[in-house]
Amino acid sequence: MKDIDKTPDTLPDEGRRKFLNTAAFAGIAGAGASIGLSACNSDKAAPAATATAAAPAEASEFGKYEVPPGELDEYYVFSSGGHSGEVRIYGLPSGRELKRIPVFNMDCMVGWGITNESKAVIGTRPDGQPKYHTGDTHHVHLSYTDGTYDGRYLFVNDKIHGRLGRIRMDTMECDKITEIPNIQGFHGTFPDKRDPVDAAINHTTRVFCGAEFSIPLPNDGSVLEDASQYKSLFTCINADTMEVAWQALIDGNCDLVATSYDGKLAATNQYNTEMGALYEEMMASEMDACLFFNVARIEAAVKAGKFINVGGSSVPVVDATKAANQDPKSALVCYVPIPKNPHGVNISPDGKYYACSGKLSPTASVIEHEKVLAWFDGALDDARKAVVAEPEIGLGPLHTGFDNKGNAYTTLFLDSQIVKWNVEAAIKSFNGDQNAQVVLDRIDVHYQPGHGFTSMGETRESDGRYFISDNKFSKDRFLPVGPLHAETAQLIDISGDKMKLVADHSVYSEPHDSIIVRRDIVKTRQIYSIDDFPLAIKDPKESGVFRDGNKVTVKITSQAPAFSLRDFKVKVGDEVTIILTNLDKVEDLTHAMAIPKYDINFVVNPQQTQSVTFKADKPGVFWCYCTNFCHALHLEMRSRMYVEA
Ligand code: K7E
Ligand code: CUA
Ligand code: CA
Repeated sequence: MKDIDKTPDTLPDEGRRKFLNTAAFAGIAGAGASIGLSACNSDKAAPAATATAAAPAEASEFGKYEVPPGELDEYYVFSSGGHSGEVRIYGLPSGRELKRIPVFNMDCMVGWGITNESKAVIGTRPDGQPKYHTGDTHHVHLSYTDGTYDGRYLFVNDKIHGRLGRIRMDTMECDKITEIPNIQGFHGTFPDKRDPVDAAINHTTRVFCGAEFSIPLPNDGSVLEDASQYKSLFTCINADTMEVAWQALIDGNCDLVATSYDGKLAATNQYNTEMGALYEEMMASEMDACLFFNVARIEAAVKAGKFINVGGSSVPVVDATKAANQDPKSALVCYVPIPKNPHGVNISPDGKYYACSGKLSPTASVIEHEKVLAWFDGALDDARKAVVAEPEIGLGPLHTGFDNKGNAYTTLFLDSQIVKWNVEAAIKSFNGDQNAQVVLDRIDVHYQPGHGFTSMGETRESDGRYFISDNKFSKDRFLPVGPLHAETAQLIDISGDKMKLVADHSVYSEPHDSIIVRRDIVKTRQIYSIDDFPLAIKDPKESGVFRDGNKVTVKITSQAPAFSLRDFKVKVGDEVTIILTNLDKVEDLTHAMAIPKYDINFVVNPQQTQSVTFKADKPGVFWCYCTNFCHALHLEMRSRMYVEA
């Protein structure tokens, strides 16, 4: 029925998903016997490819999730952009995209990577160009106060170059980027929620960062092939200064990161305890681990001078390897064994449990926070005893979101499902209660989910209303647009007993993780303060061309529909800096300046100042024009740059 109006050449390839699963299983099978995976095969997985089994909500109910023209969404969604290097904002439940925030990428719409101000954030090479043009954002998290979002900062990782970006939430622009020394594959990140020692500090002051790829330390070419000498570091960054505070040398690797509500522990799951360099090696052992860092002890060790420095970096590096942490009472870290290649670690909103999924094991391990603390006190003889439940929930479990009723929602990559399970029931079942009903519901998603997350689910204010499944494949869900498909963010209503799929939102490739934030938490400003910009030109009369040798500064202001300079003259060979202040104070009145053949375009929002610097290497007349539609005379809003030969 649903394919009835498609021409044969646009019919989706029903075999593709089957192939995907078969290929995935072939890889797993190659590693030898795996827990529970023999139960699955492509025949079992295939029916979901055409599945309508997960009946969508009654047609008449869809209107409940629409946002009529003129009304506003209830939630913001902040979403990573994957290898687009950016962060996106969309509204929920509408799914309307509101903004893209360039962070690690270049963006000519706003001039990110083009203006001097953005280059100062990104960092530059000796020739003045941005140090990197690429980035890979996976995880976005807001800063906390008292266990819930405070709307100050959004933190996002760059996996490619090992950088942490910070976005200030009032302007929703990136204000700082920190490159982490001596790591590669910076993957999981999470801000802390309070200080482990000082009870008065109940807000985010640290951001933890996990390095997924082990590398030689130092990575200076003296070690290449010998992977047994590679190491991985777990990093703590000061959330206010964005300086690297300390690093911890570990065995194995880091993947995702979670933080406790009491500020005492930071966790990272690891799938490569084998320290393998090839994927077969990384799947060799039946058990991997989830690490818990004792933040207070690590910082005491740093204070006491018990650290080393690595590869010319001045960052203190503490020893969190297994060998150096045998005595729990002084250990900096606790290694909790978890079945086969876990992916994802998430803490429940009550702060009691971490869910760490098996990925290659069909289980989610539930780790009790108090038990990990007990291990550090010497009151738990075996770290594995911190695992208080390990329900079988399905194939390829990855990430878990929580509602406000003690239920967990885990994405199942291989099964293409979301499974709803009850945490306390899982603990009862683990303790032998045969009647405990652990799995409460399952719903098909389309297709192959990565992250899943609930509304406010990473805070103590988790509200149990929505779950979003960020899926890796969308195939037949949208009009075909060539080989590169849209991704899907599927909206699921979790307020009732049964999950209900209520919307398919298309998303540009390729989001990994997102958070759903109540709109009252976010407070933005619509107009800048002119005093925020040291270079601001506060009066059009200050405009002009100012020469110092062959360095020329051109000061211009914009006020719809004109630039303060109708023309300006420079000479070939000059280094030209254009400073543009938008003197308009009207909300939504943004101007821009593009310069043909000089590869320049950037916006100036109301009361904002931005600048660009370039070499005047081409003589002639160049029409500098406003690219952002601002006025009935927007097309007429221009200035001429004369470059004298
Ligand atoms: Cu599972 Cu980078 Cu969070 Cu992607 S990671 S899905
Ligand atoms: Cu100013 Cu268009
Ligand atoms: Ca492994």
